[in-house]
Amino acid sequence: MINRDVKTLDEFTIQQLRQFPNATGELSSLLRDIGLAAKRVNVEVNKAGLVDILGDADLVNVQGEDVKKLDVYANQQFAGVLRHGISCAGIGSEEIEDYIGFDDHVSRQSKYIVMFDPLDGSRNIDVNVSIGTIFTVYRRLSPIGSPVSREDFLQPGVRQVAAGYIVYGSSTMMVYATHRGVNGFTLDSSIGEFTLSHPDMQCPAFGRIYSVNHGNYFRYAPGVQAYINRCQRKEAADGGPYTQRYIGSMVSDLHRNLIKGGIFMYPGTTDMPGGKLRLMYECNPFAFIMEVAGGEATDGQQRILEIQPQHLHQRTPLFVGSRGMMAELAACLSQTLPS
Ligand code: P6P
Repeated sequence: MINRDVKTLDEFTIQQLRQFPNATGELSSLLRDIGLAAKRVNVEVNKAGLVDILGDADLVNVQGEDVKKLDVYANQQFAGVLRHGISCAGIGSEEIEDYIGFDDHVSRQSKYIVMFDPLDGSRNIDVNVSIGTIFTVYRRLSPIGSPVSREDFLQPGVRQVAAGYIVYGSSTMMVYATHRGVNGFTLDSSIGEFTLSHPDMQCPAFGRIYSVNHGNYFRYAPGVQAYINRCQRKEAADGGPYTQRYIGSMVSDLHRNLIKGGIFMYPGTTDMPGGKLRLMYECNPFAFIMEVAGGEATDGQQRILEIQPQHLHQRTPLFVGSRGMMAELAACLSQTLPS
């Protein structure tokens, strides 16, 4: 018996579209474009090590970081499908210094802009640890038909229309959120399609996993140290011990915590008080996804989604995950909970 219950990403987005008769189909088309670029990147990620696509591209990006050849390839793929699609007026990328407005007539008629980190965790590529792509979609503020403007790319995270990630791991998954929910699609290589495998994803209110780079412990604020100490000394809400899991690839760490429950922290440190992770294309997308899934995300003081951006590549401290664990963290940060 052939199982026709499996729904592809295209079928799912079209089904969502049918529920909104006034929808133009642009967002569905945009998500399908992103899925196409993800499939192309996945082929190269899976071949990495067999062909000359590993290693450094002998470039330094706007972040001052060594660029890997796969970083360049992934950036080209996502920028390319968005430029040649019909649903995106412009992009911002971790790999590109400033935003880019697509200046052809069709793109200018699009109502969306997209920002992305084409290949996050790329230092893990050469050692075969899972990596990911992170993306976010906003309605442009500038008039349809005109060139995009800087303000289009500096909107607070609450204005996101959709956000998601691709994790190139033991299987390749695309997970995205709209205000209607979070849904996960696993790439079925036999048909070359992302197929719905994790419908309506919810982040458990508590979990046993805390994710943080312990190497920075003595550079964290006392409240952060107090929460880490608490995880080491006390039992989790279900009575079991906490466990520390940190892959060094936020897409993988956050994907696991979304499914199992947990908290991910990239706090500010004495040498980098603003944190390391980027607000627009790393923290805002995951904050949106986690809040839609029932979790929370803050910079230690305010909702990530309410931060008013000042520039495209600005950093922020990030605390994100299960609602109950975020409440315990907040109490430690305000030093009202014993460590
Ligand atoms: P650290 C990868 O470089 C990344 O941007 C995130 O994916 C990851 O969570 C973090 O940095 C790891 O940073 O300083 O702990 O190695």
